[in-house]
Amino acid sequence: MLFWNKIIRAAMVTAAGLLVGGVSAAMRVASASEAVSRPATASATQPAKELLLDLGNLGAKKVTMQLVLVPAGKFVMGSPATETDPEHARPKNEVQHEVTISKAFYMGVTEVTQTQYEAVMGKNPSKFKGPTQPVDLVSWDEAVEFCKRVSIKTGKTVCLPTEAQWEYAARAGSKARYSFGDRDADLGDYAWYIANSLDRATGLRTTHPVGLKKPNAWGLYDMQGNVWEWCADWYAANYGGKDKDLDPTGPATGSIRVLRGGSWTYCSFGSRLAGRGRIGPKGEYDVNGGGFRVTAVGAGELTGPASRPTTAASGASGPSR
Ligand SMILES: [Ca+2]
Repeated sequence: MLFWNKIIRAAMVTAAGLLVGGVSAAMRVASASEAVSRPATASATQPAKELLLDLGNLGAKKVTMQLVLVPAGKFVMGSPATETDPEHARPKNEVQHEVTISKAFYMGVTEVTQTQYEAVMGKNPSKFKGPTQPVDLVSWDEAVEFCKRVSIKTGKTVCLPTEAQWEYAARAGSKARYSFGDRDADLGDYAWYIANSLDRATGLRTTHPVGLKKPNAWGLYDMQGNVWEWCADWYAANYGGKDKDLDPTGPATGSIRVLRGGSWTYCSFGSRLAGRGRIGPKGEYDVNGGGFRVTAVGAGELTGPASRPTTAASGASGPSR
């Protein structure tokens, strides 16, 4: 908790770190300059657009997890210098750089729910209990263990997304501050964040069931808000650069892991697509709750170019699941 709060305080003071904003602010973004590029040709071996993982049973209930295909492509990661708001300067760790995601991959349509987590791990650590709410208070180590167990169970390679995969998928072609554009006023249609996460019954802010808000253009829900989502990478203040922009995986070593997307208790500025959270992998926090979603590939499934549309413009609400 001390570590977590220290990071938050530092971020609020410098307005440069991630976890922007704590409870008060509202950050904003402008636009990047690169859209997703579509593979030039199609192949006869189109991968399935969706993947359903069988997670086994929880009691008598069969539990599955839905993933959607994210196409290969290029995008501009990070935020432009104009991405500020009256209360926040642009974090210095969001320098824009073009990144190539060379291979399509599947990504969880939602954050991992408490039902899904318990079916695999046999426990539910969440502070905010609810079977369809995202699991929270999960450490990075526990999230990775979940992925390992699901990999064994399903025969797929299930992992946390890299930080680049996360932002690429979250943008879904958007060059703006959010997946839907730049307007803070629209964030509540897509995300649970501090302005709308209040539970009227308890009078407290909380996470909410996954998938209730609008998805991004590639069919991914709650990429912004609800719970922060662990990424695979060690945190690096300076990412990108020569030889680092092709399927980047972050530093080889480190002491702090990356989370993305903001949460139920963060402001709009903290919910921006480029915003970068970071905490220790053992769960050195207690107030904001680490959640996650998974990526997956399976033998022979992604040998051809992706078939999913890749030309979504910012502002599009995207296809249904
Ligand atoms: Ca989220």
